[in-house]
Amino acid sequence: MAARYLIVASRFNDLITKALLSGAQEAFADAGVAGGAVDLLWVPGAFELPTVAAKAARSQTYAAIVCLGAVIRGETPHFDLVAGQAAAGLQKVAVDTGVPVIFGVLSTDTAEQALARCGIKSGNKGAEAAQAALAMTKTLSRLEELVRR
Ligand code: INI
Repeated sequence: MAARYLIVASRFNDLITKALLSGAQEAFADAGVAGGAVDLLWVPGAFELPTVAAKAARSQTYAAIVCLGAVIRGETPHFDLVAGQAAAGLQKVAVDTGVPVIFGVLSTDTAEQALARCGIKSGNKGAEAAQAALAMTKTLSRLEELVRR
């Protein structure tokens, strides 16, 4: 059966996260992954990403989970908490479950810096996150072959 992927996107700063999402969806399509194999869920903010990623990872449904968000320092005194907990939570899910959880969360000082990383000026971290999901899927299947030898 073809691999399925999940994108979890945050609504907070959605001008940015929608651009990350388009980048991720285009990168999957460019790699030949059918649109029907890429599911999408929304959460309120980056802080909620680990909760959904954890449940999805434990379901063993997805080859990888791509988490997209944008945390902007200028807009929050608890920048470090939101960005730090999102990063730590997602890393924990990945390590605990063995399912690749890709960290596509921008953490920048300004909205301009975030816009520059989501394809509006150059490069798109959402596309890079999808490519990381595909790379990890390949690496883990190779690892399975190696350990079965
Ligand atoms: N969530 C973000 O994704 N980005 C932010 O910049 C942000 N700011 O600025 O606070 C943010 N806060 C919301 C947070 O992720 C949770 O949704 C909220 O605290 C409810 O748990």
